[in-house]
Order: sequence, then structure tokens, then C-alpha cells
Amino acid sequence: MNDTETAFQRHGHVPAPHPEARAWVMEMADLTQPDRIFWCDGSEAEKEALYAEAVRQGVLIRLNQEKLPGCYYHRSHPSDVARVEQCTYICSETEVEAGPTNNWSEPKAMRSRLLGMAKDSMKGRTMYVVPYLMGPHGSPLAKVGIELTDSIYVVLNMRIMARMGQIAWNHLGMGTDFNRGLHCLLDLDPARRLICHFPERNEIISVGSGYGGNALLGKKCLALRIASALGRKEGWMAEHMLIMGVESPTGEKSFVAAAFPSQCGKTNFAMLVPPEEFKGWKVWTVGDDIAWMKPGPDGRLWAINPEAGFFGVAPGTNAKTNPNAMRTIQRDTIYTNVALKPDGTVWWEGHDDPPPAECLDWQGRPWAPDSKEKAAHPNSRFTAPMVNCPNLAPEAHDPAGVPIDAIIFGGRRPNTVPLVFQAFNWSHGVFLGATMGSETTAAASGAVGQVRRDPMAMLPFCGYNMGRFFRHWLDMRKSIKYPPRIFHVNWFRKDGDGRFLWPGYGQNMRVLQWVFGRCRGRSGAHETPLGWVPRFEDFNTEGLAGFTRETFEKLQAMNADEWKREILQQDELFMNLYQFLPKDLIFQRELLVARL
Ligand code: GTP
Ligand code: SPV
Ligand code: MN
Repeated sequence: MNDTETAFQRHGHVPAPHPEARAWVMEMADLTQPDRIFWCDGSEAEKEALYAEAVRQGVLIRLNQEKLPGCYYHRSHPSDVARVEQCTYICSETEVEAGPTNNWSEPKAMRSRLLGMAKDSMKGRTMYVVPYLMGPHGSPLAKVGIELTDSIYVVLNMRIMARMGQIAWNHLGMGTDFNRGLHCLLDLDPARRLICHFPERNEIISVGSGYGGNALLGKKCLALRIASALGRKEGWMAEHMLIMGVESPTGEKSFVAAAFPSQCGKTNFAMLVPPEEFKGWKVWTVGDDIAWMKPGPDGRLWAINPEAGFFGVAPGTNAKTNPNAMRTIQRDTIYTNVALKPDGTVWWEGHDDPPPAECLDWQGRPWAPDSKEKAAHPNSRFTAPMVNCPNLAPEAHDPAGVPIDAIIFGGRRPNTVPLVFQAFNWSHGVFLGATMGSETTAAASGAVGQVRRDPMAMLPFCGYNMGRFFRHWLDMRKSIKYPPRIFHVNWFRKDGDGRFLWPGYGQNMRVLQWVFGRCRGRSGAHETPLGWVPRFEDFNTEGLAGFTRETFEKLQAMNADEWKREILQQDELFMNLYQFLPKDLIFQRELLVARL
């Protein structure tokens, strides 16, 4: 045994201080029969031992440590590169509780089926015990989870994405309120892949996938599906939202939360760098994927980012589109399913560097610029600690969170939906979120580019009945004295030739500035059937070369025929949810039809 292995082995004897947690770990170990149990403590020494072990096993490749210090490379199984919505289940006591938009399975039967699959599955392997904290230590909103996994890759990702190790035991104390997550790789056979949630037991069992949202149980499983169900009971909200701060040249600061579906621009918007013309404006990142929000004693809505890292989309990320992300991922980052260059650095489509003359693609096959296939998988990702982010808001660590002034909904729509409009009021804003549509992306397995309804960007993540989720949104208004203003955006509208009409990325600052002004009663607007919109005069186009009134009008256009079709598509979702749909939303639909 070499030194690394000795250090690695030693952790097998760290005891859990918590009797109830320990009993559950032992019960799961009895079932899965690992050769050894590794209790993660979250320390630096442990981190080094884990990386060394992952490299030894061939799970990770150490990247060029001069150019990318602390960075590693991973390829997942080619059939295991995205979330799998068809294998994701909400196992609540009743089917009604899960609602028409979720897969449901009877909890007892599903649980025994899963435990049957997990039985003996860790023989010859290590079971890692990963205690983790979602949210800043000491925050009343923070939650503890324990993930048991036989994937060292999952452990190293969880270590970046959550506050992992001793800090979680400290937060838990002798409390018994923790999420139980069991994760088994099995043989990665897609036919034996199941991601199951038991909201009533605060439990998650995931088998057969080692990828992202399927396997990092703190993220979509706990922080969205389980947490959304808890939030409804306890009067708070768990949302698929980025959180960002905007500061004006005079030092006024507002915080914004925005829900865009997977691969629709949250990371990019959260890390936005204002264009040069915006002298003195600053944007701060609080989070890029998940927000937990609760009314505060001051009557405002307060939000924390439960995560500690970014699991971001690599393709399209470069120094022009997202310089803050590029700087964030220069160190201590795990790259998954991107291309590997001969010098031990990485590349993807839309990288700053030109396509490498030669490299290995995401499946490890030789790739050259004339290759027909993509070098990086469209859902390839980086896992990076948030403390690396140059514009990280100091408030990201604040247990109290940040007060939200604006909520923005948005989707990926090549037509129909204007660049920006504002809801008339909270109920209308909830209607805008509830009726949101967006093109599907590579973040989930299945067809890409098809418009579907994705209410509040939560279709794959709401842990209970979507109709009741809308009701909860409407009800929240009663406990928020100063509700955030609600907006809708679409960065993705195209012209007749299929080109984006809006430059996007840093230029989204112009939309943000209008939103900021609206929250302070400053920006002008005029009323339309869809909501309040900026006139050309109300919208800052200074320095935006070649951007004319005509382009602006194309971006903001509301076409009656397109909107007829849109309302019919919205009706489909409403019909599906009919018996659970709050009357207010049906009323909002009638009002919209009347206005149009
Ligand atoms: P998840 O991590 O899957 O939840 O995604 P996300 O919402 O954080 O999406 P992300 O910011 O990673 O963006 C996904 C893709 O959209 C990337 O390829 C971006 O380059 C692209 N994108 C982001 N913002 C814009 C924009 O303003 N305009 C255009 N045209 N594309 C954008
Ligand atoms: C998403 O799909 O919305 C993600 C990536 O943020 S995953 O963690 O895989 O869910
Ligand atoms: Mn996401």
C-alpha cells in the first residue's frame, strides 16, 4: 500500500457523531454490502486523497496543473450524459399529490424495488458517506442531507457543489431533520436507471446514473424536488432560479431572481459583465441555478443560494460571452464530457481558442476540426467552487440571504415572445410564470428544440402537484408585504433568417437596467395586452452599434396570430391541470384573451 492509499484507508474509521445517521448508514451498508465505508470530513487532506484515488482508478484525469491548477477531467458513460425525466419519479403517498406533470409510483412498492436493486450492489466497492449542508451555515433556511454513494466522482462534485463534511454535522447538531439519499451506480444500464423521491420521508434513492442532476442528490433532488414540497408546507419557495445583485453608479443595490429552464441562460445572466457604456454599474453573482426564498420580518422576500458551486454548461462559454465564468473555471474545477487537448487542457464548441488541430472528444475518440461530430457533448459541464467567481456577492455567504426586488421569468423562444415585458401585478406575474414555454435542450435526454410548457422553469423539478404549486405561488403574496415586481424576458427571438435578433449576454444589462428602473418607479413604460413594455425611448441603446428602432420593434412585436396559437398551447397545460388549477389563473387567461 502506498502513502495515498494509506491516507485513503484511514478515513474508513472516522465515526459519525450522530447516532441516528450512523444507524441509517449501517442499515444501508448491510443492504449494499460495500467492502468499506468512507466517512467524508470535507478536509483539504481528504480532498487530496480522494483526487489521487480517483486518478488511480481512472475515473478522473489530472489536467495540466500549470495551466489549470487543481483541475481534473471526467468522461461519463456515453449513455449517461443528462437528466432523465422519464426515469424520474415523485413517490408521494397519493398520485394526486404528485400531480399530472410528474411520474408517480406507489412509495412502498417502489422503495422495495429500489432496495432490491441496491442489494449487494456495493460489493467490492467503497460506500462514501457524504454529509452536506445546503445553504450558508447558521441560516434558518439551510438544510442538511447525507448522500451515500459508490461514486468517487459524485463525492468530488458534491464537495464543490455543497458545503460538505464536518460543517454539516455541526449544523445538524443532535437534530434529526436530515435528508437521506442513497445513490448506487449499478452497471449504468439505462434500463435500470431510476431517480426517486419520497417527499413524506425526506428521502431520495437514485440508481443507475452517475451524472449531474441524477446523482448529485443535493442539487435537483433535494434542493428543488424535496424542498419545493417542504416549502409549500412551511410557507417558503424552492425555485430553479439564479440570484444576482445589480448596483448603480450611485451605489443603490437591488437583488433579482430569475427562472429560465435548463440551458436557457441562468449561469450567463447571473455572471453578467455590463458593457463598457455602463460605467459604474456592477453586477454581483449570488447563485446560478437554485433559490430558496422566504418572506422576512421586514415584509420583503429574502433568498439564499443553497449551493456552494456552479455545475455550468461548457459549450458557448468564452471570454466574450461569460468572462466571469472563464475566470471561475481556471482552477479547482472538474470538467465533464468536454474535449481533451494533448497539452492537458480542455476545449469545447464556442471556446475562445480555435478548434485544436487534434484532441480527444468527449468519448475519448480522436477528433480533428474536420470531424463531423462535436468534440464536446452539448451538455458537457464544469463543476467549480463559487468562491472562485470574481464578482461573487459578499452576501452569498450571508445566512440571512438577500432581499429580492424583481423576479424574471424567461424561456428560449424563436418567435412570439417579446424581449421584455412586465406583469401588471403579482397574480398576473404568476400567470406569466405558469404559462411559460421554452424549447427543450440537451440538459435532459430526448429531442432538442421543441417548445413545451415549462411553468416557472420547474416542470422537471416540482416535487408535487403543479396546480397546487401555482396555488402556493398565489398564496405567498399574502405573506409578502412588499412583493418583488415580476418580468418576462426572451433572449432568443430570431429573424426570418434564423439569426438571433438580440445580442444577449453582457447586453442583457440593458434589460436589467430597465427592470432596475421599474422597481424604483423610474423607467418609463407603456401598457400593452401582454403587460408593461419599454418604449424605444425608455430603453438604453447607447453604444449598441447598428441597433435601430426597427430591430427594437421586431424584438418587442406582438403578433395576433402567434398569440392565438400561444394561448391554445397554454390551454393544453391548463386542461391537463384543470381540476387543480387556481381560479385566479383561469381569470388571468380570460383577461388576456379579452385584452388581445
Ligand atoms: P442549467 O445549468 O442547465 O440550469 O442552465 P443555465 O440556465 O444556467 O444556462 P446557461 O447560462 O449555461 O446557458 C445555456 C446556453 O445558452 C449556453 O450555450 C449559452 O451560451 C447560451 N446563452 C446564455 N445566455 C444567452 C444569451 O443571452 N443569448 C444567447 N443567444 N444565448 C445565450
Ligand atoms: C439543469 O439541467 O437544469 C442543470 C444541470 O442545472 S443538472 O444538475 O444535471 O440538473
Ligand atoms: Mn438547472
